[in-house]
Amino acid sequence: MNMTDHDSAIIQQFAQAGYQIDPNALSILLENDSSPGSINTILDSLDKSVLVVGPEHIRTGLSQIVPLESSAIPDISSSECFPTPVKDPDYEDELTWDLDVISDITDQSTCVGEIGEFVDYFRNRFTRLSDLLRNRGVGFRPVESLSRSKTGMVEGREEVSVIGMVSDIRTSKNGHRMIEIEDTTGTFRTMVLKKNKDLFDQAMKVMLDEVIGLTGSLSDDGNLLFINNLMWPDIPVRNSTELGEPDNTGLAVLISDIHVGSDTFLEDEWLAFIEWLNGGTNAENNGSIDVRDIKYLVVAGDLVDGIGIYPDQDKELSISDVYDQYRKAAEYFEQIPGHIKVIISPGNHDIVRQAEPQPAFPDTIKKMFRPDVVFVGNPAVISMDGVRTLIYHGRSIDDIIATLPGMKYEDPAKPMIEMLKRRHLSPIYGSKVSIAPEKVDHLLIDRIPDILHCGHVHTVGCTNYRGVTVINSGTWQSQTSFQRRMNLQPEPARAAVVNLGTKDTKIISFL
Ligand code: D5M
Ligand code: FE
Ligand code: ZN
Repeated sequence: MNMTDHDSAIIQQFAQAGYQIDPNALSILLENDSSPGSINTILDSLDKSVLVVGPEHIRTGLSQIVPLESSAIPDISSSECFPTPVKDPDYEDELTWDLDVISDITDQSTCVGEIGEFVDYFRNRFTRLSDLLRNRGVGFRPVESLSRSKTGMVEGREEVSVIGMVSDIRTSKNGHRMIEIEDTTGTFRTMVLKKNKDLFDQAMKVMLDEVIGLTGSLSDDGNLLFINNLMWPDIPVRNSTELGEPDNTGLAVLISDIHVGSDTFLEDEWLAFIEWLNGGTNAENNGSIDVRDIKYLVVAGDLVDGIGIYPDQDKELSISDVYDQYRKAAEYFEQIPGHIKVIISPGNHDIVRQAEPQPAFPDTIKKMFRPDVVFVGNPAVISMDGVRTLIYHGRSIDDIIATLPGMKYEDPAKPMIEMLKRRHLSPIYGSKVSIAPEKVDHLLIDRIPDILHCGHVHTVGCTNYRGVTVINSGTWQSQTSFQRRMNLQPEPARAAVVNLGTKDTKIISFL
């Protein structure tokens, strides 16, 4: 980058306040508002733990500056692309909605960026996941009691069970799988012998930082546990009576990764989707769906393409100002029939902090949208007509696919099942997903949802795992140059339509 006097002045203003500024953050600032007054507002918005100011800090700061001009609010009456939404007052009278936000980080964040917070965060994760494992009725003991030499508590070859957070995984030079676990009392080495084929395959699925239960017998010197059973918190197998009877017939449409503002955003297909919601018939495989039964529309993140998310992104944008991207998105959402309640959660391309859990959009963005849109954080649990739906953008799917054998982008429901087995949306700490050390682990799956809805990987998947409807809703963006290089084949322009009573799901294509 060629440094101008203006650039140097900006860097200096940050330096004087005690911060370094990352080059990407500087570019975003230059593309938007780099006046000294704005920089002061950005500086005020930083928390004291920040050393290097990154793109997310600039975006958060800018969101507090950019005024929302009234002319920016879309004027529906002057919009030319659409007919007035089809309304059927008699029919609408019969619809009732029951929408609740059950859990959401927004306005609940406790994280200020101190080292001690990581200890609390991991303790919260460990305690709650071990409680879920304990519910399985196995008598687990603390790690420190395994050391016979220290306590003399474990006799001979007696079987013992422990719960631990995985602190290291390796394959030994003889091909056995070594798993080091840790609880609040200590660490311990455990091993799965390669001759135990099925167990060994299971051990290959163990991930760093997840909490597992192990049963095994100790080595003669008492320093190693030979595993003969491995347990995840998982979801119990439930029969249909435990799952309850369907008592409603409303439909929810699940979508994600719209990427408004990208030059690969599929506007024609998106407009076809909106027309379909308005009673048009331009969908394939729409079978017996009566769009008048659609009561909810859920967006699981990446509403817009954003700015400064990846290098040289500005060359792939059709709308280069992030606020204009949201204004355009808001304009599209104005065209969705009024009887559909819209719920929007952010993703890694959106204008909120990158670290998960992410809060809902700032007010500057919310104000652009029609007033009945419900904005939630990422992740969030909502209830639609009593159907508990866990919405998570799904960034950890990249990490799960990269780590576990047998996972691939073409089948995004599989890594989502792994989240349910681990009762955690992002088990690995410190890979692609950056996790903010909140006091309470918001990524933990405490209560079992009826639906798990993710996006992010731009492919579509739908399955049922032990009574949970698992849906990845794809994207409205065609293949990007990055995805072409990675040979990632998106499945764009799909909407998942779920019957909230039966959970029957249809994937509708607008391609
Ligand atoms: O991510 C869409 C998918 O593409 C997701 O699986 C990640 C992958 N992707 C996209 N851009 C990158 C970069 N720059 N590095 C690694 N992986 C990437 P989305 O969040 O919609 O961009
Ligand atoms: Fe995306
Ligand atoms: Zn994404």
